[in-house]
Amino acid sequence: MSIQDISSAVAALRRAEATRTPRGRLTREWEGLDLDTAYRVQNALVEERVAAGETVVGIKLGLTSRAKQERMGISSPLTAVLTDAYILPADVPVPLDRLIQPRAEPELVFVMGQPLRGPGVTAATALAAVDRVYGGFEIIDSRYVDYDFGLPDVVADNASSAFFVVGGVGRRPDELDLALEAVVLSVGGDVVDTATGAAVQGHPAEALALAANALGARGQEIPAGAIVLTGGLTDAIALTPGASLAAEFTHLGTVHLSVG
Ligand code: 0L1
Ligand code: MG
Repeated sequence: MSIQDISSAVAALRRAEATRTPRGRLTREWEGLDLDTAYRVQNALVEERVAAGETVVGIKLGLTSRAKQERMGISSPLTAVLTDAYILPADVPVPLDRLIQPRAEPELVFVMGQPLRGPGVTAATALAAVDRVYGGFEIIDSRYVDYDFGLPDVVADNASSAFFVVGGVGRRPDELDLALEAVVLSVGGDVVDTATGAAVQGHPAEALALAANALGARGQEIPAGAIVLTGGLTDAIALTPGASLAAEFTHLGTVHLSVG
């Protein structure tokens, strides 16, 4: 069936997720799927999830680091929406049997103390609105075959969202230099990648300001209490059965991830 409108795009993406059957790019079937329309698909998809009982808990940025942009071949950051169904408690293994082709990436995570609404949000005003910063992992799971997508495709797919884990050590953002906050990513005890917060748009607060301004242009705000994932610091790691990952942050503790 060819996809030509928002509701059939939402249905196709929900079906791919529910049946764990990845599909081809929506943009190959629907030439009119531009970026604005893709965000309308994303909103409609989230509205369906909320109607089914989920609660919006925050937002995420994607493709904010060069590592992620180069790997995915897309140079523009994007935003997506987090619901409570994406929360994976720290001690729960990643449920591989519910996913298609999961990958994990370490992230810096904000919890907002004040609401933020663009336009005109700077990194400084953005950071002043943050209550706490944490280390975390995001588990992504594209609904497109082999993560083969363009920007409107991945925006429509709520930026490959599947699960996220927030670490147990929260700090006030003025207690540390987030550009210099480092993460060492290991799999099975072997270090596979490293990065600092500067990987994310020069400073994670720049990513937060970018999100506030992009959402503001679409008439939305980041509310107080929202969780904000600022984007993968490193390239994402494919998850395999029994794998154990660790993201060791300089001041934000170590976040562990085991795979079921
Ligand atoms: O944090 C990120 O950069 C997530 C990007 C989501 C798109 C993807 O890599 O599948
Ligand atoms: Mg991410």
